[in-house]
Amino acid sequence: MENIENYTSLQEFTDDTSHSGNRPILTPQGKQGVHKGAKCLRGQASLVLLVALLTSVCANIVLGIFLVNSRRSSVAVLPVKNDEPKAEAASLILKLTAMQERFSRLCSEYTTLGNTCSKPVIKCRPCPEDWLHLEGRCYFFSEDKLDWQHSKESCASMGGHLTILHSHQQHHTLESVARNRGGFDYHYWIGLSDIETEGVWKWVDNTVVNTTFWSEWDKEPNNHQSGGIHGEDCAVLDSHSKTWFDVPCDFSYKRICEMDPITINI
Ligand SMILES: [Ca+2]
Ligand SMILES: [Ca+2]
Repeated sequence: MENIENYTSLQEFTDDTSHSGNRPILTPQGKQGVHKGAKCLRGQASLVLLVALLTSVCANIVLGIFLVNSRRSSVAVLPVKNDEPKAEAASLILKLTAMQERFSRLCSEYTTLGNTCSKPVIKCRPCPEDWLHLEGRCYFFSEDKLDWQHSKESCASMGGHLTILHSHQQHHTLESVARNRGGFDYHYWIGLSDIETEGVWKWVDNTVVNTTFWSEWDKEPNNHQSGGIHGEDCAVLDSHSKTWFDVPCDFSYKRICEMDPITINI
């Protein structure tokens, strides 16, 4: 009955538009009709307020997105203020190129002079003594074992760096040499770690790794905790399985160092 009364009141208030328009709120039903009409008005007002509120919220969200995008755009177009590192790097590359050309000329003169000697002289090489010239690069395979950080420093002290493996051919060549030279110690440090950010593997020249040779069989890299709470943040080349493993950086392994060859024009 309540529902029928409400419906009747609503009809009376909205449907009858004859002569005097909507039926007056004061109907023969008396105060009850007035009360229901007011209730209906309140409902409509609430609906309007709700719509207005939703519109306001939507407008705020759109404005927020616009402001964030504007901020990003303005940040993106900010000029780079400090070009000093780039300029310094360019200067160092120029110096290195000049030194290499100078070395190449000295080698040429030395070889010419050596031809007049009665005894054989040491030949000029593109790589230092005890380093191998492979695939257009110089590599040093150590006999001693160090942790990863000291291996990195050792390579740097010789003018090189822990090796960076960018190609399959390079990887194939090095694992083959490492397997032949390594004997029972066939693991070698390479210049790859996720020391800075767990799971983000970077080479020692700060480039991100693109071609990987992780051991899929062992689900590497697995950052296993057995070696300590720090997990495994340094990569070693297993020259027998021809794959990489992540291991604790304080383990001791042999290392492969790498450097640019010197171009010799003889
Ligand atoms: Ca790790
Ligand atoms: Ca591992």
